[in-house]
Amino acid sequence: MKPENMFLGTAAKKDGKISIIPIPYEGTCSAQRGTVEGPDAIIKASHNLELYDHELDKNISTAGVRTINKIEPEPTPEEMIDEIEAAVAKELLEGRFPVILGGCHTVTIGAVKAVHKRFKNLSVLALDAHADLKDEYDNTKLSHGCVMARIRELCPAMQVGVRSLDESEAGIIKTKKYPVYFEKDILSHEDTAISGLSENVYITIDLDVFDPSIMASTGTPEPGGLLWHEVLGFLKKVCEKKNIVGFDIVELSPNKNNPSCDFLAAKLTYKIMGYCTASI
Ligand SMILES: [Mn+2]
Repeated sequence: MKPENMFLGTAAKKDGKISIIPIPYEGTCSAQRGTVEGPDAIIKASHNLELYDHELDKNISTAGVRTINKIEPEPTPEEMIDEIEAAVAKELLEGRFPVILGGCHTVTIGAVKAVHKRFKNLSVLALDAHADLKDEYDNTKLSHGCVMARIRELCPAMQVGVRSLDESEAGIIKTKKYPVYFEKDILSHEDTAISGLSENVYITIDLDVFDPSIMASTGTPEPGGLLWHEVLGFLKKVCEKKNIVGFDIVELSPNKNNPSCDFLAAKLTYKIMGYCTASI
């Protein structure tokens, strides 16, 4: 693979312990197309990252970051999810730490299936503006609007940053007492939220959890989101206290006129790798 197609470009390593898995899939995205371009945009933006991180006072890339071939779209979401599960399972089996770049949020279902089979005592931490708890959406149970409903069938999950949901989803959260921290609540409840997670944690970040003032390149932006330091501060604490087994960054829908969002997504990916390095 050419350096231009790899996360961190020439700083990527063939035998890295961290595996970037690009998944340009948007088969179930309803509102706006464009997430198919997400992984390439993040990879391209990553070539501009400084490898040294001043907060952590280290060069995060020395942990070893490699990029595997992108997972090409399959005709149905079911086949796509199977394909993703197999790819993530392969990386886990080979002792690598999976980092998935989406693509639409549906890709998370395949990744969680793989980590769930590999790790006991797993929970999923989801940062997302949307509840994604619909049982079915756009005539499929695998829509990005159903992601958390499907994940909760596999393992416990905690949702953070939610600020957009319908009455049925609000009802489900109340009756099932799901741990959901709305965007206005999370900052004053970080420690309670973290203590509610199990030992092993998979993190999924739908970029629309951020405020559209700093992250406008998503299919369904929602005002009132979290800011850069709020998200990073929370994630740093999570990574210090829990064993992170993998993560994904999804729903980037790049806008060529505003590449700053691509840079945010690339830096976020790199920062979380840095926070996780202790458990890798
Ligand atoms: Mn969302």
